[in-house]
Amino acid sequence: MKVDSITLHRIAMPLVRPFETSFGRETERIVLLVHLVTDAAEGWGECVAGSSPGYSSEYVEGCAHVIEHHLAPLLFDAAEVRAEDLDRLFAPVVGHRMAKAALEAAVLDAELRASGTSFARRLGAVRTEVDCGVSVGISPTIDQLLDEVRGYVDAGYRRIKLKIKPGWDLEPVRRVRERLGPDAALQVDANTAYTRGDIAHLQHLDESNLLLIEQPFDEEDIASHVLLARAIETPVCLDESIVSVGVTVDAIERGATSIVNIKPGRVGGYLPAVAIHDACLARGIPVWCGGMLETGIGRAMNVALAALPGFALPGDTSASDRYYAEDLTEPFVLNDGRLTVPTGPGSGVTVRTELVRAWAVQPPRLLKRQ
Ligand code: NPG
Repeated sequence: MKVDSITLHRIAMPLVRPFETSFGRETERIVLLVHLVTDAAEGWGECVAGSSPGYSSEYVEGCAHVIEHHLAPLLFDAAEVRAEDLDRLFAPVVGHRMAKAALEAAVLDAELRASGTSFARRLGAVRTEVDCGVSVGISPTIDQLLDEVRGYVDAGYRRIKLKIKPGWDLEPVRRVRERLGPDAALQVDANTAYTRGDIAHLQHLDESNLLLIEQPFDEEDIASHVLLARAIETPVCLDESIVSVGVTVDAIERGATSIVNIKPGRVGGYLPAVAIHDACLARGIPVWCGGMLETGIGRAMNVALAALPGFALPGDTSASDRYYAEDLTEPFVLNDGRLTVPTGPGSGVTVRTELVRAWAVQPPRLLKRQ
């Protein structure tokens, strides 16, 4: 396959309710989309970077820049582009995994549409539907949190994840556990908001009988996660730290993580995500699919990934209406707490290009092979 052009679209999608984490509050999602035209088929990819570098060092404008000036030229110069070669093709560019992942998704989408194969089949899915969890942001009050959680439970979500930060942790978690009852699947996500001095405090989370605690410490601080894992009954799960197979295996072997959150955007794409899945499966470490408020494009691909055998826990693969009144593709709708894995060629969903135009925050940027 030869890549003829890449168009970068920046769109703004209003969120149905603000989403607050320990690193900030979003009321709309600015999304960078990649539309690839090749001699075989077209493909779409979505970049999960946020509008500012709060979750990771990557952000929308940085990704657009690195795609335009560093990654796109590598694609245009390649005699033959195949998704499985991208790791090597992009190797001259260090890091920038979210930018690489957006292009990888578009290349995979085009390649699979050309061959009539679904993402699920290509990645190795073994299920036709996946169990869904939901991530609940930090609320202004505990009562509002309880109301929001009740809405998701009523909608059928099979697992609740609460965002926590210092000052918003033991009490809201305890109250939600009390409301949900002892058997409901409940976990927490700290998005790096704590330090190792908080270990004694975090030990009290054991009283709420959680599935896991996600990424309490800095992404580069594997050692503090090891200390916490030794001090707490609740399983420790890494998210931000997990950027490659090497880091994942290291973190597992050191005892820093006993469950792994896999986000394709954070690890450089769907094929690297499958490699991390395989490494975890071989070591008996369960994984689950994280979410980054994806539109239907990324959601379709994530649902396919979450259907692989090692994805033993419900992911942050929520229905479209968890975030968006209207999605960029046909919406993903929860059915008994599950989403159906798309089976059509490529992502299996169709991008509503009229919405891409209507929601644009900048004119599209067209890059062409010289
Ligand atoms: O359901 O898509 C979703 C979002 C799940 O909580 C979620 N994502 O830290 O995992 C996270 C968090 C996040 C969202 C991080 C957006 C960065 C950006």
